[in-house]
Amino acid sequence: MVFHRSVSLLSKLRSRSVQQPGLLNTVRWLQASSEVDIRSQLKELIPEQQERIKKLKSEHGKVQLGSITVDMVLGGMRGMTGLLWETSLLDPEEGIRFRGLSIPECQKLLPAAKPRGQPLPEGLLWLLLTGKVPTKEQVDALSEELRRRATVPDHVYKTIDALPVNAHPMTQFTTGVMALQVQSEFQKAYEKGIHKSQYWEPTFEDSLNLIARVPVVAAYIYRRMYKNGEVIPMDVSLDYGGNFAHMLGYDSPAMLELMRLYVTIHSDHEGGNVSAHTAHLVGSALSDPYLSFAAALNGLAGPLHGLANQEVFLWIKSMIQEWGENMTEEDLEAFVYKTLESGKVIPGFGHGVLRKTDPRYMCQREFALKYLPGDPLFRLVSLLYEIVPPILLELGKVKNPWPNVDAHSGVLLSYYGLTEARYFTVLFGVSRSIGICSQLIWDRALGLPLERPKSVTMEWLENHCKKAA
Ligand code: CMX
Repeated sequence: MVFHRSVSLLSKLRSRSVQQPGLLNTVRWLQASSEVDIRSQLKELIPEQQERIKKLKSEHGKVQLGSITVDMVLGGMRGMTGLLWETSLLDPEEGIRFRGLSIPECQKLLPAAKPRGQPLPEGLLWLLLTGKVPTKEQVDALSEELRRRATVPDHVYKTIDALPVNAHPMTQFTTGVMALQVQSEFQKAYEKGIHKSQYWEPTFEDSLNLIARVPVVAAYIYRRMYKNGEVIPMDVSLDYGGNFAHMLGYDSPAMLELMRLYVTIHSDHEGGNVSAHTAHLVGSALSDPYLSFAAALNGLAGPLHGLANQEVFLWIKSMIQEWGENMTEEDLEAFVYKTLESGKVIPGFGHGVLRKTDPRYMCQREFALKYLPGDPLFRLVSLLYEIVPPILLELGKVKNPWPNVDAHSGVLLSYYGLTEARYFTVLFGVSRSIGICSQLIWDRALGLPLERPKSVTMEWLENHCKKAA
């Protein structure tokens, strides 16, 4: 059944590509390969992609991609095209596409743990890394490989234990990732003098090890903080997302499915967001994947980025504290205005690129409609979807009044018992390892250089503008 649906979706993509030549590459990439081992498949793909980037540079290196304005320089580089990020592309209206596939397409095409179930994150990892939709056999092999790589050395736990138990979970997580770095294969290979043409190989090793180990580290932190340190070992019969839920202590089939969906949709959001860009920037100095990913986590821990999922949940909780769970639309409106008047943003709404409701929000909403339609917190989230956008539009400055991924996730997690809001961004971080590491491997395979944009002073800008006038 899944296979038939996949074939017909692929043939639809193929026929679209006749009208839209830009899709040709996507389709070519998506054609399945018989390699079961992801490393062998990458080895096969890399020379072709190296030729592609070489040709782009030599034949089109001087083609302009728009112009930079003073607004862009002063406005956090919004809209400035300046990064290569192969694994995903974000369209302001449509949202994210992973290697050309939208979230609903991924839900149809990627292998699932059960019929018509949520995609397995390993399948997404395969797609991001290779550009191809994997078979179930390939995904099972990758699940097995990740389980094999998931051993976390004891010193990592000791390092985390050195922090106060109530230190923010993101601080503990970054610390854990830094402790994992001690085993970096890239660092060892670099010290031995590896040739730059081989950089991608130890980067691949580090990346897969890191992706395999972060759920174990994250679950340890959760159990340490909230469950008296009673650690739950991995279940070798479970996949990546399912195992993560299991190690956290949540085994209901619906929570396992939620975690698969959660890890899939939070993994990658093209290259310009704070966490992805940070990893790419740090990695461009040939810092290994652990160093790059730990840096990314520090960006993710900011309230305007990944920490927004914590902020949304705490905000909803404070609303309930003030008005009770059955609050009316008027109560909600009053709370939104009060938040804005106190000089805060409405967490979970707005986006630096998106100009429509985030499809990551929509698929979580669909999940809620299926599994928890009567949940009182879901009712509030749905009401906020109606109430907040017009209020934000009234302000006259918000470019996107619609909800983003973080507006929904906490309410789903809490429904299954995971209510500790301060921990939510760690879940986001585990998922981000998949997108960030996939791109880091390609950064090294394509030989992308040190990132070094030009900065200027206000005086420089004023003089430039005077001359331009
Ligand atoms: N509530 C109140 N004001 C908001 C707002 C919101 N949700 N979203 C944007 N604005 C304000 C901005 O603060 C800015 O105000 P000033 O000019 O006074 O500084 C103005 O509207 C214009 O901002 P923008 O161009 O629309 O948005 P930005 O690209 O600057 O910022 C984002 C994007 C996400 C930081 C912003 O929408 C925001 O703060 N949202 C709430 C936090 C959030 O949900 N973050 C998570 C994003 C997704 C993720 O990365 O995980």
